[in-house]
Amino acid sequence: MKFLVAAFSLILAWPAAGADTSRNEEIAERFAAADTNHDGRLTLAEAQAGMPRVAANFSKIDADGSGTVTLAEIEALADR
Ligand SMILES: [Ca+2]
Repeated sequence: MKFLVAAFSLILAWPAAGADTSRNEEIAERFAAADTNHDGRLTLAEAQAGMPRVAANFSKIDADGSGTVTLAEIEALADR
């Protein structure tokens, strides 16, 4: 019986995991579209043109102060 409850909980947890994956994919797609010179980083100008919410929080997302944000930095903030 305990096993059945555990298995059922796992099935119920799947939709949440799927939603999280598609959100990250959406972020990745928007990042790729905004990264107009395809160097894997967004400058403030690229963010302002393609990801305004990233631009609005640019200094917060740019955790290492490099002046550019990476997809990993955006996803790290989006997870909070
Ligand atoms: Ca770029």
